[in-house]
Amino acid sequence: MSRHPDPPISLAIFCKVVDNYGDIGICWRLARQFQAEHGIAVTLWVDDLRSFRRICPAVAPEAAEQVVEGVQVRHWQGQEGSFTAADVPDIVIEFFGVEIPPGYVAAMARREPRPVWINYEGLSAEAWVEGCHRLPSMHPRLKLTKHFFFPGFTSSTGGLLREEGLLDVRDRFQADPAAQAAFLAGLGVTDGEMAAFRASLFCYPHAPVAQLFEAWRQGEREVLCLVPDGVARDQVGAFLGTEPHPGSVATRGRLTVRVVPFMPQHDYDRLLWACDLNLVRGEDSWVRAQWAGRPFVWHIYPQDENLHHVKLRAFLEKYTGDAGHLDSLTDFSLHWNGAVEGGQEGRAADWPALWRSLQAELPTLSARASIWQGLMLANGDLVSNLLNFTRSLR
Ligand code: TRH
Repeated sequence: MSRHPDPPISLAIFCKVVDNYGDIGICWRLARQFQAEHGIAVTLWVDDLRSFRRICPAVAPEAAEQVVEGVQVRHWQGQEGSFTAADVPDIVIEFFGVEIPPGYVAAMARREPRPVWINYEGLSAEAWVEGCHRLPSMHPRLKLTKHFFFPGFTSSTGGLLREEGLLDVRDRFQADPAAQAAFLAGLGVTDGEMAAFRASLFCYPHAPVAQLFEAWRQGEREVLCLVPDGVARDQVGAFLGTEPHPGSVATRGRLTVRVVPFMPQHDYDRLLWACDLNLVRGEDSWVRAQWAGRPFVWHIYPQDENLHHVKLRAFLEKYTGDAGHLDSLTDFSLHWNGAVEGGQEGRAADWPALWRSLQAELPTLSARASIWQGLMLANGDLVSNLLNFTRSLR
């Protein structure tokens, strides 16, 4: 018996890339999972194929249309264009409220039956999310209703993106030191560097990277920091004393910083799985760090009026909430994000002390990471949850 629906469902995702590769990380993962695990015919509309190519080297940046890993990828070149009802699939997902071309929306209104229209929202641990998840919003003029869908950390939200079998693949990799060593060697890590405490670094340029490097340099144990090419370029360059590029490396005190290639998504997971601590950012790498089952620190994407600090605190409260004392993670994270009350900026903090406390609590954080994972697993996977929701609307 086929595990896929017959006739196949069709679906389109509209993704605008902000700040280089923002959002494409999530959309690409979403598109692949709909296609690979549910047999859905997916069209991914993306405005910036060059950024897309960084996380998926198979993408041809000049192609108006192409098929990548079974997903129809279309270059979204603007708001112009006319579409027929036949161009519109069963489900249309707009990412973070992007404005779908008006001609396309008009075609959606002409289609019989109407497509299910989803506004896929950003991940947040704030309490209001549960109240807004699945809410409808009527189009002001056309006979169309869009529904909000929120990823989240509770059963009253859409849950988190997770591919089938992900944790099994991860477990096998983490239980296989030879596979990890081979992967790290492929990134340029030398035998001499293998024994150090490993941290991966992915953050926005304003993170206090130089201060953390200094704390690691003076620290009690050897740290190997693996930085994908282009991340925190200025601060990494200042540490290295040269323009960073894949293969650049320098050791000062207890810290070795090594620049590794910016890798495809699939390999980035392995990097997270192979590190003792992951500094991640935005949304998709943050979720992947949660599935890596290792301690992590989140650098949140900045918003006006420091709204992101509210989101950061909401997550930290939820993550550490029933775990008792994880004060070191909260302190470290607030300083890493410049979110400390009383105006103390991340850069002025006592980073050696913050790192010592975090380091001392790493075993507790590892234990918390696996408990958290169990809690998140119980919410199901986001793609299945979203499809169940769309079925309830059709
Ligand atoms: O790209 P981001 O900064 O994305 C963000 C968030 O989506 C945020 O909510 C949004 O508002 C902002 O964009 C504009 O960080 P994120 O979400 O972690 O996505 C990065 C992707 O890049 C993720 O899929 C992991 C992937 N990646 C690789 O594939 N290879 C790499 O070497 C690295 C470092 C990342």
